[in-house]
Amino acid sequence: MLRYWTAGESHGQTLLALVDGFPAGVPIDPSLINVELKRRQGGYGRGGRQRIESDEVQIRSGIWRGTSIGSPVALEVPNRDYKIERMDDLPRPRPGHADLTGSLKYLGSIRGVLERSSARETAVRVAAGALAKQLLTPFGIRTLGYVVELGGEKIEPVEGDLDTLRKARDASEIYSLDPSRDADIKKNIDAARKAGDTLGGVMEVRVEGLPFGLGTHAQWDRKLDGRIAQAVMAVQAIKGVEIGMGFEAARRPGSEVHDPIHYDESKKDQPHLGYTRPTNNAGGLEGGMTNGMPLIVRAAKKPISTLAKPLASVNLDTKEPEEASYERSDVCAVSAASVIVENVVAFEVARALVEKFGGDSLQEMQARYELFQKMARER
Ligand code: EPS
Repeated sequence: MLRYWTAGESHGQTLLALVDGFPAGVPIDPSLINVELKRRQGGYGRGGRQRIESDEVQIRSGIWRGTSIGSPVALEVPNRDYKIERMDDLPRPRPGHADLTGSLKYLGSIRGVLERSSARETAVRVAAGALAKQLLTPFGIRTLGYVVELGGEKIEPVEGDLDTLRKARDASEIYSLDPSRDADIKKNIDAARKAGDTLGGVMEVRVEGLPFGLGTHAQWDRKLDGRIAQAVMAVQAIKGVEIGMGFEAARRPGSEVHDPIHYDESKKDQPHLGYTRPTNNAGGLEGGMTNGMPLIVRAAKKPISTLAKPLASVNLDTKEPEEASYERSDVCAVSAASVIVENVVAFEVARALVEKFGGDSLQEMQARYELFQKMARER
């Protein structure tokens, strides 16, 4: 089974991800992980911390001469702003953060809770996802994450091939597919900063080149939609996940929701085996399994809960009403979240790929992939 854990605090010495069950024989290029780490640090609205950090992965195990060897892969991203031992506790919990509940649950400091609950930890989730992407590449599976709404402003995603969409996204300072909207959105972020406020948004992830049958209908905890929702909801500040048409499907009759099935013999060598759909409202998943169409996942991120103009709170020592504590933070991290969500989705897809095609080595997985495509074509 492909899985990972992380460790590390926001201002601790380092961040770690331990990826277990990664197949042997996968060429690994650390610079591809670093590209993702750099993008995660960017996006308009980030705070001072990103001028201190310059995230780069150090691969500590599991790779020999540029190729995975089937043993656990330890990924490390050191914190330049390592100062946790010198930091005071926070007396007044911030509404929306883990501060209040965490300090009561663990009978400890707010500092001890916020340092781990901080979204800084997502640096190594991105590293794990960017490693997993290197297993997807030999199967022609590609991912793209972008912002579709920020501070209430919708930026409709456009259709197009993934390379064109990627170019558009990489030209946008807020990582949307329409860079012409950047100026207005940036104005909104500036206004929020001025008002001591923060902004949230919605991001979408598209995964192309998927074969049939990743995930399963047969058991609830192996359904791929469920696993993706869990991985995405577990990203800091994510409050909602949609697949394909999502909540809108609940409002329409079935005839407007379900995607008709066509067959085109001339396309039978493609990953979808020639079964095409004129629409993709299901977002690439039916019965908890991939159906050969692109996977479409959307996530809603709430605004950052550290407000420069703080909300009402209580001093935990005196129990007196006081404003919540404030520490340096970001005004908007929606762009960063689009990178994070893309990478956690990539990891879940890789996990399902390993399950379907056996996970000891890339060579064996590829042979089994080809055999499955042939058998499914002939079914
Ligand atoms: C965060 C607070 C800020 C953010 C941080 C998440 O950090 P600091 O307190 O050091 O200014 O910048 O995110 C990151 C450091 C990061 O790399 O994404 C929080 O409280 O969640």
